[in-house]
Amino acid sequence: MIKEFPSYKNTGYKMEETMRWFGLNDPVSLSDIKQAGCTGVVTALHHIPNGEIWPVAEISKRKIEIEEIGLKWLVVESVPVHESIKTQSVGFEKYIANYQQTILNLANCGIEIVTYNFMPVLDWTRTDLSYQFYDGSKALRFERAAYIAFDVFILKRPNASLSYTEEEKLRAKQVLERMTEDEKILLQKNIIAGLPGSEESFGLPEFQESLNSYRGIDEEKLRNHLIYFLSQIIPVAESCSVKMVIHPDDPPYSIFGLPRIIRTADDLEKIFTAIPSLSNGLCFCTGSFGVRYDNDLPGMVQQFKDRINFIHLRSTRSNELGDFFEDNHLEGDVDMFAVIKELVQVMKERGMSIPMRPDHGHQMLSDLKKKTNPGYSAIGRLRGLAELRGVELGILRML
Ligand code: CS2
Ligand code: MN
Repeated sequence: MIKEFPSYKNTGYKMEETMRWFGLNDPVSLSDIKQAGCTGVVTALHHIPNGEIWPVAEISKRKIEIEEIGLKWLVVESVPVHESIKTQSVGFEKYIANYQQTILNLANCGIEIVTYNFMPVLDWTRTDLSYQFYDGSKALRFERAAYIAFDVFILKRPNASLSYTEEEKLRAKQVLERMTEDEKILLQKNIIAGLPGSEESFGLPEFQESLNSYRGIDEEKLRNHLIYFLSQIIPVAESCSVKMVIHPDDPPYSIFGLPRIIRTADDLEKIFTAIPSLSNGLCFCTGSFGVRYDNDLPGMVQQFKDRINFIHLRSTRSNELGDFFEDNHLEGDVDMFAVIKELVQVMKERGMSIPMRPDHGHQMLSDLKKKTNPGYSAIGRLRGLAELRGVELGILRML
Protein backbone atom coordinates (compact mmCIF):
# COMPACT_ATOMS: atom_id res chain seq x y z
CA MET A 1 0.00 0.00 0.00
CA ILE A 2 1.17 3.50 -0.78
CA LYS A 3 1.45 5.65 2.30
CA GLU A 4 -0.35 8.91 1.78
CA PHE A 5 1.93 11.93 1.74
CA PRO A 6 0.93 14.41 4.44
CA SER A 7 -0.76 17.11 2.48
CA TYR A 8 -0.48 20.86 2.85
CA LYS A 9 -3.30 21.23 0.41
CA ASN A 10 -6.02 21.93 2.92
CA THR A 11 -3.96 24.12 5.15
CA GLY A 12 -3.35 27.10 2.94
CA TYR A 13 -1.91 28.48 -0.22
CA LYS A 14 1.58 27.54 -1.28
CA MET A 15 3.80 29.77 -3.40
CA GLU A 16 3.73 28.73 -7.03
CA GLU A 17 7.25 27.50 -7.76
CA THR A 18 8.98 28.75 -10.88
CA MET A 19 12.43 29.20 -12.32
CA ARG A 20 13.73 31.75 -14.73
CA TRP A 21 14.36 30.36 -18.17
CA PHE A 22 16.28 32.25 -20.86
CA GLY A 23 14.73 30.43 -23.82
CA LEU A 24 15.94 27.64 -26.07
CA ASN A 25 19.61 28.65 -25.71
CA ASP A 26 19.50 28.35 -21.93
CA PRO A 27 21.79 25.49 -20.81
CA VAL A 28 19.10 24.71 -18.23
CA SER A 29 16.20 23.08 -20.05
CA LEU A 30 12.48 23.18 -19.42
CA SER A 31 12.71 19.53 -18.49
CA ASP A 32 15.33 20.39 -15.83
CA ILE A 33 13.00 23.04 -14.45
CA LYS A 34 10.14 20.60 -14.35
CA GLN A 35 12.26 18.03 -12.52
CA ALA A 36 13.12 20.66 -9.92
CA GLY A 37 9.43 20.57 -8.99
CA CYS A 38 8.37 23.81 -10.65
CA THR A 39 4.96 24.28 -12.16
CA GLY A 40 5.80 27.49 -13.93
CA VAL A 41 8.42 29.38 -15.84
CA VAL A 42 9.51 33.00 -15.83
CA THR A 43 10.87 34.21 -19.12
CA ALA A 44 11.14 37.06 -21.61
CA LEU A 45 11.54 37.47 -25.34
CA HIS A 46 15.19 38.39 -25.05
CA HIS A 47 15.66 38.39 -28.82
CA ILE A 48 13.33 41.34 -29.34
CA PRO A 49 15.28 44.60 -29.26
CA ASN A 50 14.64 46.82 -26.29
CA GLY A 51 11.76 49.20 -26.99
CA GLU A 52 10.04 47.21 -29.74
CA ILE A 53 6.56 45.75 -29.48
CA TRP A 54 6.40 42.05 -28.59
CA PRO A 55 4.24 40.55 -31.34
CA VAL A 56 1.44 38.17 -30.41
CA ALA A 57 2.91 35.51 -32.72
CA GLU A 58 6.24 35.54 -30.86
CA ILE A 59 4.59 35.46 -27.46
CA SER A 60 2.35 32.54 -28.48
CA LYS A 61 5.29 30.62 -29.90
CA ARG A 62 7.16 30.87 -26.59
CA LYS A 63 4.04 30.00 -24.66
CA ILE A 64 3.54 26.82 -26.69
CA GLU A 65 7.17 25.74 -26.15
CA ILE A 66 6.59 26.01 -22.41
CA GLU A 67 3.17 24.39 -22.35
CA GLU A 68 4.26 21.46 -24.48
CA ILE A 69 6.33 20.19 -21.60
CA GLY A 70 3.55 20.69 -19.09
CA LEU A 71 4.68 23.97 -17.55
CA LYS A 72 2.97 27.37 -17.47
CA TRP A 73 4.40 30.74 -18.46
CA LEU A 74 3.38 32.52 -15.28
CA VAL A 75 5.44 35.68 -15.28
CA VAL A 76 7.31 37.84 -17.77
CA GLU A 77 10.68 38.98 -16.51
CA SER A 78 11.23 41.51 -17.85
CA VAL A 79 9.71 43.78 -20.44
CA PRO A 80 12.62 46.23 -20.51
CA VAL A 81 11.93 49.93 -20.12
CA HIS A 82 13.79 51.83 -22.81
CA GLU A 83 16.39 54.31 -21.54
CA SER A 84 14.57 57.15 -23.35
CA ILE A 85 11.59 56.59 -21.07
CA LYS A 86 13.80 56.87 -17.99
CA THR A 87 15.47 60.06 -19.22
CA GLN A 88 12.40 61.35 -21.10
CA SER A 89 14.46 62.01 -24.18
CA VAL A 90 13.63 61.98 -27.88
CA GLY A 91 11.05 59.40 -28.86
CA PHE A 92 10.03 58.38 -25.37
CA GLU A 93 6.31 58.77 -26.06
CA LYS A 94 6.64 56.26 -28.89
CA TYR A 95 8.41 53.79 -26.59
CA ILE A 96 5.63 54.17 -24.04
CA ALA A 97 3.03 53.46 -26.74
CA ASN A 98 5.01 50.34 -27.71
CA TYR A 99 5.10 49.27 -24.09
CA GLN A 100 1.33 49.66 -23.80
CA GLN A 101 0.86 47.50 -26.88
CA THR A 102 3.18 44.82 -25.49
CA ILE A 103 1.10 44.68 -22.30
CA LEU A 104 -2.08 44.24 -24.37
CA ASN A 105 -0.45 41.53 -26.49
CA LEU A 106 0.73 39.64 -23.42
CA ALA A 107 -2.75 39.85 -21.90
CA ASN A 108 -4.17 38.52 -25.15
CA CYS A 109 -2.00 35.45 -24.73
CA GLY A 110 -3.14 35.01 -21.12
CA ILE A 111 -0.02 36.32 -19.37
CA GLU A 112 -0.94 38.41 -16.38
CA ILE A 113 2.20 39.32 -14.46
CA VAL A 114 4.87 41.54 -15.99
CA THR A 115 8.14 42.40 -14.24
CA TYR A 116 10.23 45.45 -15.06
CA ASN A 117 12.78 47.64 -13.37
CA PHE A 118 13.62 51.32 -13.51
CA MET A 119 17.36 51.23 -12.87
CA PRO A 120 19.27 53.75 -14.99
CA VAL A 121 21.83 52.27 -17.41
CA LEU A 122 22.72 49.10 -15.49
CA ASP A 123 20.53 46.31 -14.19
CA TRP A 124 21.91 44.16 -11.35
CA THR A 125 25.60 44.70 -10.75
CA ARG A 126 28.38 42.50 -9.33
CA THR A 127 32.17 42.70 -9.37
CA ASP A 128 32.93 38.98 -9.04
CA LEU A 129 30.98 36.18 -10.70
CA SER A 130 33.00 33.29 -9.32
CA TYR A 131 33.67 34.12 -5.71
CA GLN A 132 35.11 31.05 -4.05
CA PHE A 133 32.68 30.01 -1.34
CA TYR A 134 34.06 28.08 1.66
CA ASP A 135 32.27 24.86 0.66
CA GLY A 136 33.75 24.69 -2.86
CA SER A 137 30.82 26.27 -4.71
CA LYS A 138 30.99 29.64 -6.43
CA ALA A 139 28.90 32.69 -5.65
CA LEU A 140 28.29 36.18 -7.00
CA ARG A 141 29.77 39.06 -5.08
CA PHE A 142 29.83 42.84 -4.96
CA GLU A 143 33.12 44.11 -3.56
CA ARG A 144 32.83 47.80 -2.92
CA ALA A 145 36.57 48.51 -3.27
CA ALA A 146 36.67 46.76 -6.65
CA TYR A 147 33.63 48.69 -7.84
CA ILE A 148 35.25 51.98 -6.73
CA ALA A 149 38.55 50.95 -8.38
CA PHE A 150 36.68 50.49 -11.64
CA ASP A 151 34.77 53.77 -11.32
CA VAL A 152 37.69 55.99 -10.26
CA PHE A 153 40.74 54.40 -11.88
CA ILE A 154 39.57 52.36 -14.88
CA LEU A 155 36.51 54.23 -16.13
CA LYS A 156 37.86 57.51 -14.71
CA ARG A 157 34.37 58.94 -14.50
CA PRO A 158 34.61 62.73 -14.11
CA ASN A 159 34.09 63.67 -10.46
CA ALA A 160 33.86 60.03 -9.44
CA SER A 161 36.21 60.66 -6.57
CA LEU A 162 33.64 62.99 -4.97
CA SER A 163 31.36 60.00 -4.45
CA TYR A 164 33.68 58.18 -2.03
CA THR A 165 35.60 58.75 1.20
CA GLU A 166 39.42 58.99 1.24
CA GLU A 167 39.55 55.69 3.04
CA GLU A 168 37.41 54.01 0.38
CA LYS A 169 39.58 55.37 -2.41
CA LEU A 170 42.72 54.16 -0.69
CA ARG A 171 41.26 50.67 -0.36
CA ALA A 172 40.22 50.78 -4.01
CA LYS A 173 43.73 51.75 -5.03
CA GLN A 174 45.21 48.86 -3.08
CA VAL A 175 42.76 46.45 -4.73
CA LEU A 176 43.71 47.81 -8.15
CA GLU A 177 47.44 47.49 -7.49
CA ARG A 178 47.04 43.82 -6.66
CA MET A 179 45.19 43.13 -9.92
CA THR A 180 46.75 41.75 -13.10
CA GLU A 181 45.77 43.29 -16.45
CA ASP A 182 43.53 40.29 -17.14
CA GLU A 183 41.81 40.72 -13.82
CA LYS A 184 41.14 44.37 -14.61
CA ILE A 185 39.57 43.38 -17.92
CA LEU A 186 37.47 40.77 -16.17
CA LEU A 187 36.32 43.28 -13.56
CA GLN A 188 35.21 45.66 -16.29
CA LYS A 189 33.41 42.86 -18.09
CA ASN A 190 31.64 41.74 -14.92
CA ILE A 191 30.38 45.23 -14.19
CA ILE A 192 29.35 46.55 -17.59
CA ALA A 193 29.19 43.72 -20.11
CA GLY A 194 25.72 42.70 -18.88
CA LEU A 195 24.63 39.91 -16.54
CA PRO A 196 21.91 37.41 -17.50
CA GLY A 197 18.61 39.16 -17.95
CA SER A 198 20.22 42.59 -18.30
CA GLU A 199 19.20 44.51 -21.32
CA GLU A 200 22.39 46.41 -21.97
CA SER A 201 26.04 45.62 -22.54
CA PHE A 202 28.73 48.28 -22.84
CA GLY A 203 32.32 49.09 -23.66
CA LEU A 204 33.98 51.89 -21.64
CA PRO A 205 33.23 54.91 -23.91
CA GLU A 206 29.61 53.89 -24.49
CA PHE A 207 29.16 53.32 -20.80
CA GLN A 208 30.41 56.82 -20.01
CA GLU A 209 28.10 58.19 -22.70
CA SER A 210 25.12 56.47 -21.12
CA LEU A 211 26.07 57.89 -17.74
CA ASN A 212 26.24 61.34 -19.34
CA SER A 213 22.67 61.04 -20.55
CA TYR A 214 21.61 61.22 -16.88
CA ARG A 215 23.22 64.62 -16.33
CA GLY A 216 20.67 66.80 -14.59
CA ILE A 217 18.48 63.84 -13.61
CA ASP A 218 18.40 63.51 -9.86
CA GLU A 219 16.28 61.17 -7.78
CA GLU A 220 13.27 63.42 -7.82
CA LYS A 221 13.34 63.84 -11.56
CA LEU A 222 13.80 60.13 -12.19
CA ARG A 223 10.90 59.42 -9.84
CA ASN A 224 8.73 61.84 -11.79
CA HIS A 225 9.67 60.04 -14.98
CA LEU A 226 8.70 56.72 -13.42
CA ILE A 227 5.40 58.13 -12.20
CA TYR A 228 4.66 59.55 -15.63
CA PHE A 229 5.45 56.16 -17.20
CA LEU A 230 3.15 54.45 -14.69
CA SER A 231 0.37 56.95 -15.33
CA GLN A 232 0.50 55.86 -18.97
CA ILE A 233 0.85 52.09 -18.60
CA ILE A 234 -1.05 51.18 -15.42
CA PRO A 235 -4.52 52.07 -16.80
CA VAL A 236 -3.74 49.85 -19.81
CA ALA A 237 -2.59 47.03 -17.54
CA GLU A 238 -5.68 47.43 -15.39
CA SER A 239 -7.96 47.32 -18.43
CA CYS A 240 -6.66 43.86 -19.32
CA SER A 241 -6.09 42.53 -15.76
CA VAL A 242 -2.30 42.60 -15.93
CA LYS A 243 -0.27 43.22 -12.81
CA MET A 244 2.88 45.21 -13.43
CA VAL A 245 5.53 44.40 -10.80
CA ILE A 246 8.56 46.59 -10.29
CA HIS A 247 11.84 44.91 -9.33
CA PRO A 248 13.92 46.78 -6.74
CA ASP A 249 17.32 48.26 -7.52
CA ASP A 250 20.24 45.90 -7.05
CA PRO A 251 22.26 46.99 -5.14
CA PRO A 252 19.65 49.23 -3.52
CA TYR A 253 21.63 52.49 -3.62
CA SER A 254 23.24 54.84 -6.11
CA ILE A 255 26.16 53.56 -8.19
CA PHE A 256 28.24 55.53 -10.71
CA GLY A 257 26.54 58.71 -9.54
CA LEU A 258 23.24 57.51 -11.02
CA PRO A 259 19.97 58.02 -9.19
CA ARG A 260 18.27 54.88 -7.90
CA ILE A 261 14.75 55.15 -6.57
CA ILE A 262 13.42 51.67 -5.67
CA ARG A 263 15.51 50.94 -2.59
CA THR A 264 13.27 51.13 0.47
CA ALA A 265 9.69 51.02 1.76
CA ASP A 266 9.56 54.83 1.54
CA ASP A 267 10.50 54.71 -2.14
CA LEU A 268 7.73 52.20 -2.78
CA GLU A 269 5.16 54.23 -0.84
CA LYS A 270 5.85 57.19 -3.09
CA ILE A 271 5.06 55.37 -6.31
CA PHE A 272 2.07 53.50 -4.90
CA THR A 273 0.63 56.70 -3.49
CA ALA A 274 1.06 58.45 -6.82
CA ILE A 275 -0.60 55.61 -8.78
CA PRO A 276 -2.81 53.66 -6.35
CA SER A 277 -4.21 51.06 -8.77
CA LEU A 278 -3.45 47.51 -7.61
CA SER A 279 -2.11 46.81 -11.09
CA ASN A 280 0.83 48.91 -9.89
CA GLY A 281 2.53 46.07 -8.06
CA LEU A 282 5.80 44.81 -6.65
CA CYS A 283 8.25 42.02 -7.33
CA PHE A 284 9.42 41.37 -3.78
CA CYS A 285 13.13 40.54 -4.17
CA THR A 286 14.67 39.71 -0.79
CA GLY A 287 18.15 39.60 -2.32
CA SER A 288 17.94 43.22 -3.45
CA PHE A 289 16.10 44.79 -0.50
CA GLY A 290 18.06 42.61 1.95
CA VAL A 291 21.36 44.35 1.23
CA ARG A 292 20.18 47.31 3.32
CA TYR A 293 20.09 46.85 7.07
CA ASP A 294 17.40 49.53 7.30
CA ASN A 295 14.93 47.43 5.29
CA ASP A 296 12.67 45.34 7.53
CA LEU A 297 11.74 42.59 5.09
CA PRO A 298 8.86 40.85 6.94
CA GLY A 299 7.51 44.33 7.72
CA MET A 300 7.66 45.25 4.04
CA VAL A 301 5.73 42.09 3.11
CA GLN A 302 3.00 43.21 5.53
CA GLN A 303 3.08 46.78 4.29
CA PHE A 304 2.81 45.86 0.60
CA LYS A 305 0.75 42.70 0.93
CA ASP A 306 -1.80 43.75 -1.68
CA ARG A 307 0.84 44.58 -4.25
CA ILE A 308 3.26 41.66 -4.08
CA ASN A 309 2.47 39.55 -7.14
CA PHE A 310 5.86 37.97 -7.72
CA ILE A 311 8.52 36.86 -5.25
CA HIS A 312 12.31 36.45 -5.61
CA LEU A 313 13.89 34.61 -2.70
CA ARG A 314 17.62 34.90 -2.10
CA SER A 315 19.89 35.97 0.75
CA THR A 316 23.04 38.07 0.80
CA ARG A 317 25.64 38.59 3.49
CA SER A 318 27.12 42.07 3.84
CA ASN A 319 30.01 43.45 5.83
CA GLU A 320 30.78 46.88 7.28
CA LEU A 321 32.73 47.89 4.15
CA GLY A 322 29.64 47.58 1.97
CA ASP A 323 30.68 44.32 0.28
CA PHE A 324 28.13 41.58 -0.07
CA PHE A 325 28.01 38.09 -1.50
CA GLU A 326 25.10 35.84 -2.34
CA ASP A 327 24.82 33.33 0.47
CA ASN A 328 22.92 30.05 0.65
CA HIS A 329 19.20 30.76 0.50
CA LEU A 330 18.57 30.07 4.18
CA GLU A 331 21.75 31.73 5.45
CA GLY A 332 23.07 35.29 5.25
CA ASP A 333 21.33 38.44 6.45
CA VAL A 334 17.79 37.67 5.30
CA ASP A 335 15.58 36.03 7.90
CA MET A 336 14.03 33.73 5.33
CA PHE A 337 11.80 31.93 7.81
CA ALA A 338 10.24 35.23 8.92
CA VAL A 339 9.77 36.40 5.32
CA ILE A 340 8.15 33.15 4.17
CA LYS A 341 5.93 33.06 7.25
CA GLU A 342 4.68 36.52 6.40
CA LEU A 343 4.17 35.58 2.75
CA VAL A 344 2.18 32.49 3.70
CA GLN A 345 -0.03 34.72 5.83
CA VAL A 346 -0.53 37.17 2.96
CA MET A 347 -1.47 34.38 0.53
CA LYS A 348 -3.96 33.05 3.06
CA GLU A 349 -5.54 36.47 3.48
CA ARG A 350 -5.69 37.02 -0.26
CA GLY A 351 -6.86 33.45 -0.92
CA MET A 352 -4.36 32.86 -3.67
CA SER A 353 -0.89 31.57 -4.52
CA ILE A 354 1.82 33.98 -5.59
CA PRO A 355 4.55 32.88 -8.03
CA MET A 356 8.03 32.66 -6.57
CA ARG A 357 11.44 31.84 -7.94
CA PRO A 358 14.70 31.08 -6.19
CA ASP A 359 16.63 34.14 -7.33
CA HIS A 360 20.12 32.97 -8.32
CA GLY A 361 22.02 30.07 -6.80
CA HIS A 362 25.62 28.97 -6.39
CA GLN A 363 27.51 27.25 -9.15
CA MET A 364 28.15 23.84 -7.63
CA LEU A 365 28.74 20.11 -8.21
CA SER A 366 28.87 19.19 -11.91
CA ASP A 367 27.76 22.71 -12.87
CA LEU A 368 31.26 23.88 -11.90
CA LYS A 369 32.53 22.22 -15.06
CA LYS A 370 29.81 23.63 -17.29
CA LYS A 371 29.34 26.94 -19.00
CA THR A 372 26.43 28.36 -17.05
CA ASN A 373 24.70 31.73 -16.83
CA PRO A 374 26.09 33.44 -13.71
CA GLY A 375 23.53 33.04 -10.94
CA TYR A 376 21.32 30.86 -13.10
CA SER A 377 22.93 27.42 -13.07
CA ALA A 378 20.62 24.47 -12.40
CA ILE A 379 21.88 22.74 -9.29
CA GLY A 380 22.39 25.77 -7.05
CA ARG A 381 18.89 26.98 -7.78
CA LEU A 382 17.54 23.48 -7.27
CA ARG A 383 19.17 23.41 -3.85
CA GLY A 384 17.78 26.84 -3.02
CA LEU A 385 14.30 25.94 -4.17
CA ALA A 386 14.30 22.67 -2.23
CA GLU A 387 15.32 24.45 0.96
CA LEU A 388 12.77 27.20 0.52
CA ARG A 389 10.04 24.67 -0.23
CA GLY A 390 10.88 22.81 2.96
CA VAL A 391 10.59 25.95 5.04
CA GLU A 392 7.29 26.83 3.45
CA LEU A 393 5.76 23.36 3.88
CA GLY A 394 6.88 23.36 7.51
CA ILE A 395 5.15 26.67 8.08
CA LEU A 396 2.01 25.52 6.30
CA ARG A 397 1.78 22.39 8.44
CA MET A 398 1.98 24.49 11.56
CA LEU A 399 -0.88 26.82 10.60
C1 CS2 B 1 18.22 39.94 -11.42
C2 CS2 B 1 17.64 40.87 -12.50
O1 CS2 B 1 17.90 39.96 -9.11
C3 CS2 B 1 17.42 39.70 -10.20
O2 CS2 B 1 16.30 39.23 -10.27
O3 CS2 B 1 18.52 38.68 -11.87
O4 CS2 B 1 17.87 40.35 -13.75
C4 CS2 B 1 16.19 41.22 -12.40
O5 CS2 B 1 15.46 40.13 -12.79
C5 CS2 B 1 15.75 42.39 -13.26
O6 CS2 B 1 16.37 43.49 -12.80
C6 CS2 B 1 14.25 42.62 -13.19
O7 CS2 B 1 13.83 43.55 -14.13
MN1 MN C 1 15.60 39.64 -7.97
